[in-house]
Amino acid sequence: MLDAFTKVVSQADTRGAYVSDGEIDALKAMVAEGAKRMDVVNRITGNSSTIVANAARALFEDQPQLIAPGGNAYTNRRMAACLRDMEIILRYVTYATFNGDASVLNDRCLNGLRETYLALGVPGGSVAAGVQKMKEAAIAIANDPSNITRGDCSNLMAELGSYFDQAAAAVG
Ligand code: PEB
Repeated sequence: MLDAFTKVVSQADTRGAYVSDGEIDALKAMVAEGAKRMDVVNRITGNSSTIVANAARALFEDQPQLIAPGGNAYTNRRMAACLRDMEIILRYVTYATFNGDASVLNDRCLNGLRETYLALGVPGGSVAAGVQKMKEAAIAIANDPSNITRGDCSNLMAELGSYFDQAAAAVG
């Protein structure tokens, strides 16, 4: 698992070079904006149940066959597994956001997930649709300008969105 700092060191070491000025500047900017990053992680973590429940509800509204008899979220056991999977993916997205690096998400959550779903008969495209719904909900909550010092969070929101996109692409 890497974070934005260890990633830079690891890449520099591969090149056999010192950490470059450009890399230092990018990390300096990341540190300067660190409070925003912590706020984003905190807001998503604090609203995780809402994000998962609303995304699942919206997914089942769009794809009612999932909860109909024979569907992949039919029976309480499968419904519970589905909600748990969405919660796991959201949790890894918060880790990636905290680290400023997607490796924790890729290595510990997404690696092999497509094959797992194939083996289980869980429709990956539907999981991807659920992840996209969580993306919308998470960004709406993280980017809400109320009750917080206002600032430009566009880079951070693009980064957050990219972690959801990577999760969706890994299974869809
Ligand atoms: C991945 N998901 C399921 C299983 C595993 C995962 C390993 C099998 C074991 C079990 O049932 O617990 N586990 C999960 C994950 C990590 C991990 C992400 C990462 C570290 O360790 N069903 C739907 C929706 C979708 C869904 C499309 C969005 O209709 C998910 C939710 N996952 C789903 C379902 C099962 C499952 C298991 C229904 C149960 C499948 C079954 O047993 O028939």
